Amino acid sequence: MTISNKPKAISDLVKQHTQLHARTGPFTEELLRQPGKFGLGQVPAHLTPDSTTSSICGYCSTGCRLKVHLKDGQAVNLTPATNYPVNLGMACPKGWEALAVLDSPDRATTPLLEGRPVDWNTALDSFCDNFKSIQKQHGQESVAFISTGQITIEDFFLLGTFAKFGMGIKHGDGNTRQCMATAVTAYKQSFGFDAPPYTYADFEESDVLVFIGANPAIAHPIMWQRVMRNQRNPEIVVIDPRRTETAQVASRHVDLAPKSDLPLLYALAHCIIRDGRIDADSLARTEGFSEFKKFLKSYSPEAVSLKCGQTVAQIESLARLVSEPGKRVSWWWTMGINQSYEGTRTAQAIINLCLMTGNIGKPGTGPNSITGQCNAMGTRLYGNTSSLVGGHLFNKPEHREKVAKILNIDESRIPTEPGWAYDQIMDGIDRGDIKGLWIIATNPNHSWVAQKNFARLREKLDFLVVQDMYHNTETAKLADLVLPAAGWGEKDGTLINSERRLGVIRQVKQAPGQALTDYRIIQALADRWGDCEFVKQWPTPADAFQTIKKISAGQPSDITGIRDYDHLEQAGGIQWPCSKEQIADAESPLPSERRLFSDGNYYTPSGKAIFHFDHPSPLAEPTCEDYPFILLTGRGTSSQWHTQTRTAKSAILRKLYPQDCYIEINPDDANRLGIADRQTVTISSRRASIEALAYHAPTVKPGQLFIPMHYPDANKLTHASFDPHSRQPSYKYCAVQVG
Ligand SMILES: Nc1nc2c(c(=O)[nH]1)N[C@H]1C(S)=C(S)[C@@H](COP(=O)(O)OP(=O)(O)OC[C@H]3O[C@@H](n4cnc5c(=O)[nH]c(N)nc54)[C@H](O)[C@@H]3O)O[C@H]1N2
Ligand SMILES: Nc1nc2c(c(=O)[nH]1)N[C@H]1C(S)=C(S)[C@@H](COP(=O)(O)OP(=O)(O)OC[C@H]3O[C@@H](n4cnc5c(=O)[nH]c(N)nc54)[C@H](O)[C@@H]3O)O[C@H]1N2
Ligand code: SF4
Ligand SMILES: [Mo]
Repeated sequence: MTISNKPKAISDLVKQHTQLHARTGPFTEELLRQPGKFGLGQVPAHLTPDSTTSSICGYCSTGCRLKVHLKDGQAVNLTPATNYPVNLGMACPKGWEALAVLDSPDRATTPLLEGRPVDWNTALDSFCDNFKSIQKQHGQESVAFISTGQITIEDFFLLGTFAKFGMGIKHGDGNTRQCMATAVTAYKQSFGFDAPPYTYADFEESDVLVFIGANPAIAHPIMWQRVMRNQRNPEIVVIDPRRTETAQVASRHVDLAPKSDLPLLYALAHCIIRDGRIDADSLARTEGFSEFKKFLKSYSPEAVSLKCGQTVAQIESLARLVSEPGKRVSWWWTMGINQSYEGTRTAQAIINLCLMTGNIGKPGTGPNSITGQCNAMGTRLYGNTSSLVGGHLFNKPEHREKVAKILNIDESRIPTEPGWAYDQIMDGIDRGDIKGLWIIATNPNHSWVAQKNFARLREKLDFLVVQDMYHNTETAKLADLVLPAAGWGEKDGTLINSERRLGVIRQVKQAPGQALTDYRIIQALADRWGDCEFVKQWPTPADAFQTIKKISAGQPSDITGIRDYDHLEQAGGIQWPCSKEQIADAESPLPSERRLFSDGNYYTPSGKAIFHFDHPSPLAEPTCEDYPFILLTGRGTSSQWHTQTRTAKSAILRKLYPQDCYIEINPDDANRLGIADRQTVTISSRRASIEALAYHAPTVKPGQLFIPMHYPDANKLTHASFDPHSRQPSYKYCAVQVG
């Protein structure tokens, strides 16, 4: 239906809703076989034609709630919700423009097979025939999937159960490997579970906030607004090689040498121990401190000063600031830490500092990893990639038994170990072990590190399926089969934000043409694949949510106390854990902001947190005479999202960022090399050469360059080195030359 200005009779709309609602009911094959009779429903039946509902934003992990205003039953405008504990009436440009990007001629409106529009029946047959024949010829493990942090928990749940237990896929991973894998691994090893401990109120309740490898003024603007509401006159420290937008308004900018975080953090720990600024109560809840203390002996400020590019006095002063007795200190990290060849140990060095100084489990404290995508935490818990659905372990028999029982499947369908990580899947393609690949809601031909040229790898695949909102992403253009997906605003489900809060997204618009929700696509695929009767247990996302709750029982991320979507909406979102017992025991409703570990109990077998540490490793690609510049990458503006398939569709957002690929270079370097401001230059790494405009930027230090990741050329240059524990790529350091 198109948006019409003419008011419609209510009876017509009700009739239309009823008809369309029938199309959103359980998936049946007959529906699929009736041309024009399938697709998404119209607006949910509970909405009146001209009304307001709400939905969580589908971009970043802040998880702002947006009010959606409808006319004639279609969403026409968005405003930020004022009564939601996350965004308190604020939104950033991407959120405001979230509807605009849905109406684009680039939307995939029919399945495409070898570039030609086909009907769904042909598409489903092609998916099943091709992947089955690859599995028959090359073995069950020769088909893999790569998913995302940008679909709903219910989508993940269905995708993971169908792909792993239905299709028998062993190797599946997500774009979250590029993003959160380091934080996940660090928390799992240190706390016994992937458990970011904080709540957003901590932004406002800290005396000292340390942002390390994070640029929230650009990447999490509404979290940054929460910092600006802090009434405690806080010290704000930014540890970043660049003088970022965040660093410019901080009280202290630590412009450390790129990738010297680990020695710097160890030096801080060294000083804190030397000065006796340890919190004994907190330490009593830990293991491994005496070994850590011994290990730190060689990390005096004098020893690390040169490497970090910080004076001894600067390091000493920072150590005092982050261990001030009686002060609440919180640490916030993002990709400057996670995307490193030694990211896990660096994240754990932050965790160690908080454990030593008692900055955990109390207001305004915490070793806090800020998540990236809207549902990165949902994929971590329910994506069925590195952990078994619900944060369980593939290699734990009792976990497999529990999950199999709840899903009503034979336990033998559950693999006994996790599959390969993203880079291992890419290597598998290169070797010829992986012949079929299914990509859902990610764009690796732009975003994946220059490990292998994705376009070249594609030649080695017998069949590539891309399931996306748009038919012409860099990756969809290479696909044999494109499955047209509905996007945010065109489907129902739940997301988990950075502070562990579950929130609901609502369908407020009809997807274009024959695009279907990811949920419906997976149902249809399972139906056609065969021997996947179990998928029929969850006709709608709301049904899947009830099973997801059951799976969460007894886990640290227990959500058995959440009734349903309405409960989540009425409560203003709910943070995990929220068990049945917590709901039943609570004399008053659960507070809307909760943090973990206030009782000093961790999720490790001993109940204690564990100190992890290792000496820093050598740089994977140091600069040299031929490649004398360090290339940093990251987010450019708050109006650009990743590979730009969505944000580039909004005329308003397009006005808010440079259209052409650019690099930032220190004016001294530029003048020395005779490079004028906005001159086109060539930047070369050992992998490739690209052209970009050079912006003179004093915010970048001499010897360094910064390139935003939003332009497809950025990842032609990057270097494929990986953290050995998390297998996250080190996007933020490689050697280049400019001329
Ligand atoms: N050099 C460099 N590279 C980086 C980074 C960096 O800092 N530097 N950062 C890395 C990080 S942290 C991340 S998270 C990745 C992001 O990398 P990608 O995941 O590749 O980036 P997106 O552009 O978000 O791609 C999401 C895709 O999903 C589609 N989509 C959106 N919603 C839906 C939906 O509901 N269903 C379906 N089926 N499709 C949908 C979009 O159209 C888009 O094509 O990039 C990584 N790459
Ligand atoms: N507007 C916008 N917002 C986004 C996104 C987007 O694409 N656009 N993406 C979302 C996603 S998925 C993610 S993961 C987050 C990412 O959010 P952030 O991690 O905050 O963003 P980045 O710019 O990738 O990296 C942060 C900083 O790390 C610094 N850095 C580089 N190397 C080092 C180092 O060795 N040490 C230290 N300490 N710092 C270093 C960079 O200079 C950069 O300023 O943003 C989310 N929000
Ligand atoms: S800050 Fe993030 S969640 Fe909030 S409106 Fe912007 S993109 Fe959406
Ligand atoms: Mo990310």
